[in-house]
Amino acid sequence: MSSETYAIVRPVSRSITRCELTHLHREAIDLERARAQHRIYTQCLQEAGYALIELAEQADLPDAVFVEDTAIVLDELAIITRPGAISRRPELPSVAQALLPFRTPKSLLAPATLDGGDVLVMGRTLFVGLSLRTNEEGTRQLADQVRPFGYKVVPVPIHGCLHLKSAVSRIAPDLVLVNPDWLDVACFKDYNSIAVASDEPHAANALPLEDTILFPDAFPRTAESLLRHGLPLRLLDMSELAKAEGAVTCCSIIFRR
Ligand code: CIR
Repeated sequence: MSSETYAIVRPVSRSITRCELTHLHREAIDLERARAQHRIYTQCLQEAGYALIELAEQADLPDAVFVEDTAIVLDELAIITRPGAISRRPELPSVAQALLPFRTPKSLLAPATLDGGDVLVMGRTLFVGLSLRTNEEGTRQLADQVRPFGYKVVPVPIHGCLHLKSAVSRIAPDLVLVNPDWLDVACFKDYNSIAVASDEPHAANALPLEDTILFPDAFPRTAESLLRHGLPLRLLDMSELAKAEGAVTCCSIIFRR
C-alpha cells in the first residue's frame, strides 16, 4: 500500500451514449450500470491504497470518464495531452487544475495530437502508439518534454485498435500483455510477454495495482492464462464502458506524489 499514490477519476457522464466510437458499432449503454461498474472500479483503487481525486462529472462531455487520455503524469513532470478527438479537448482544463498541487503541467501545441491511451510507460521508456489519435508531431513534442528527465520515447505503429494500450499493457515491471495482431511484438522484445487468447482480441488492457491486476471478466481464456503465470487478478465487469471503447487503464490517472 502506498498512501502517496493518487488516482484521478471522474464519474461516467450522463451523455456517454454519445461517446466517440472508432472501431465499434454503437450499442445501447445502460448509464446506471456503467456508473455502478465504475464505482466498483474506483473502490478497487481505494482498496489498493490510492488516494482518490474525484473530478466533477462533465455531463456534456460524453467521454470524460476516460481521464487517462488527458494527461501523462511521470514522477518529474506532467503533460496535458492534446487529444486527437476534438470533442475531448474541453476535458483538459479540469484535469490540469487537479494536477496543479502536484506538478506544473506542460502542454502540447498544434499540430501535435496525443491521447494518454497511446502512452505506455515501462520504466524510463515511453512507448507511444502512432494511432488515429496520436500523430508523429505529438510523439516528437512528448519526447522533447521528457528527454531532460532521462526518458526515451519509442513510437509504435498500431492498426486495428483505438490506442496502443488497447494492444499492449504493462502487467509487471518487465512483463507486458499483448495482442500480436495489432502491433509488431518485436517492439517489446526486451520484455517478457503474454499474448491474449486469439479469440479475445480486446483483452490486452489490464491495470496493475499494488497487489493485484484489474482485469475485465469478459476475457476468461486470457484470465486463465494470466492466473497460470501466477499473476493475481481482480476481475471486474466493465461491459458498459467497453461499449464506449474504454477499458481498465482508461478510467484513471495514477501517479506518485
Ligand atoms: C474515445 O473514443 O475517445 C472514447 N470513446 C474511448 C476512450 C478510451 N480511452 C482509452 O482507452 N485510454
